[in-house]
Amino acid sequence: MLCDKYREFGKWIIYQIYPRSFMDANGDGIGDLQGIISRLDHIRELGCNAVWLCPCFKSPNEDNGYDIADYRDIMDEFGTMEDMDELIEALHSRGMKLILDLVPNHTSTDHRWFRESRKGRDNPYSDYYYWYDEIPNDWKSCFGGSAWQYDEQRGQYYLHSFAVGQADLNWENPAVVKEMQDIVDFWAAKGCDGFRVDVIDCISKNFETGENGLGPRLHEYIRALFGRREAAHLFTVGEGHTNDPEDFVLHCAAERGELSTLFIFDHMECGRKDKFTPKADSLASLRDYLVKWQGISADNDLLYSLFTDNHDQPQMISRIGNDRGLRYESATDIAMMVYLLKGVPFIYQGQEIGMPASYTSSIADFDDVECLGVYREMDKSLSEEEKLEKVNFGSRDNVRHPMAWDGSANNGFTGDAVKPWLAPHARGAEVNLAADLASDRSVFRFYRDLLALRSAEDAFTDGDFEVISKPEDPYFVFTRTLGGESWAVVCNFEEDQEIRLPFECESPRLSNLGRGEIEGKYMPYECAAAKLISF
Ligand code: TEU
Ligand code: CA
Repeated sequence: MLCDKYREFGKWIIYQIYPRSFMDANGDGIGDLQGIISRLDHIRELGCNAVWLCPCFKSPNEDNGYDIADYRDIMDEFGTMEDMDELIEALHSRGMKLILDLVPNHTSTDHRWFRESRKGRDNPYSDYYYWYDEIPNDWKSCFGGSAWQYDEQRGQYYLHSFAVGQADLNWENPAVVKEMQDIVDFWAAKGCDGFRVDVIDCISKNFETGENGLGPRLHEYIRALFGRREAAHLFTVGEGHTNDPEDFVLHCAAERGELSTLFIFDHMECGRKDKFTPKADSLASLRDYLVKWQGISADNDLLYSLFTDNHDQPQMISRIGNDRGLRYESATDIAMMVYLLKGVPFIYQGQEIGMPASYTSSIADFDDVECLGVYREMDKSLSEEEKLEKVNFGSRDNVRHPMAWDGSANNGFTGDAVKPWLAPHARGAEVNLAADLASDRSVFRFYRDLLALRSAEDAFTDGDFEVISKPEDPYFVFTRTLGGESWAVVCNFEEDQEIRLPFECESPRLSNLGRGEIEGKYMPYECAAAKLISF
């Protein structure tokens, strides 16, 4: 049974915003906080009651905000602290929560701490980072190349697990722990209701075993951040790098005073580490991972994070759905598979209108530091066409094109005469909010009705999950049961299918193709939810 705090968090429905690409209010082609404020009613109408903002702190934007130069001030391009105060007020006045993106593993090399640290070995910031006379191991950066960079000014190498401009903080130094505690408290005092914690597993390194993460002091550090009375009320979701159920328990068991939940990437990686290698995942594989983690969460009283998309991963609809002829059907089918499960839902901007993968025809038009790094290191034997296929599949640019609000030149993200920081989505003229709402098959309206059903029926937040379909069935049927009430959810996969159930139901409360009965022949990607009459 989930503890009361986690049951409360299980009622949050969190909308993830990539601020740079959400809405540009001042016409410079870059999304900003005032733009977000202008679109809050869209998020509220969707049925989300919380917002996760990707980093919006001072940054030189080598990694679009994940390279932070001042954790207590707002990135110039996004606005001012007054704008942030206005956004917090605007969220809270709508009964919505704010989750900020905390990046404790590294800072920008523009950060004051790093600028001081590189001056030498005898200043208070000297040991805020990892400095070595010689490269101590063969660690690689996630963005290509060595994880060690020589700094002329200091005359030593420093560690950067990501971009060269993202220097890893040395958490062995108690002063670093205190700095991060103060940053959490600073934003909590300003009204922040929780944190998404970037690469949390990396903050403890294991130089002996060669693991750049999941080190021996990891849980001590996480408890130092969130196990304190000042932080006990906060919602915290860690970006994990583990698919080990034991780690999920160690990070998130309520009595441990660490994190509320983790992003588990099992269903996103599907057993592979290289996300740039196109792989035909499937609705069946998504179902199997979801069933696995529903069981693990229930067995250990853990709050599971329900997500399929974010700012780093290819759109799920383009990975396992049919984003051309059956885009509405597959977007809504995947949504019903995921968001009526037990856990805390996360929806990434654009998912609510079934935004598919974009396409960029030249490497010169990609922006993302990871993508460009991976492209540079690609096997030289690959043709330009093969390389472009890989970067178009895995590049994070693909999910960072400006949000498509309407069919105008820049899709309503910014003025038509403005050049947005990244080109409009290749299918933005066809797939945008205005076109979706004008259609009699609106992904937005389905998401809205789905989230309303989830919020209205306690069985979907607090109820027990039971899988009804068999692993070999080419569809997914599960129930959610609370007290004397049970709901059936039926999600067909790619083929027409006759589906029978071992219990009787009312007519569907929600379905994506308007079916009148819960049993019978299902079209590809057809889905429905209905209350059981007897069970
Ligand atoms: O990503 C962590 C991470 O491991 C990345 O390598 C991510 O998994 C990869 O981009 C997927 O292809 C977090 C943030 O989500 C990401 O946007 C940042 O670039 C990264 O940390 C560094 O802060
Ligand atoms: Ca702007």
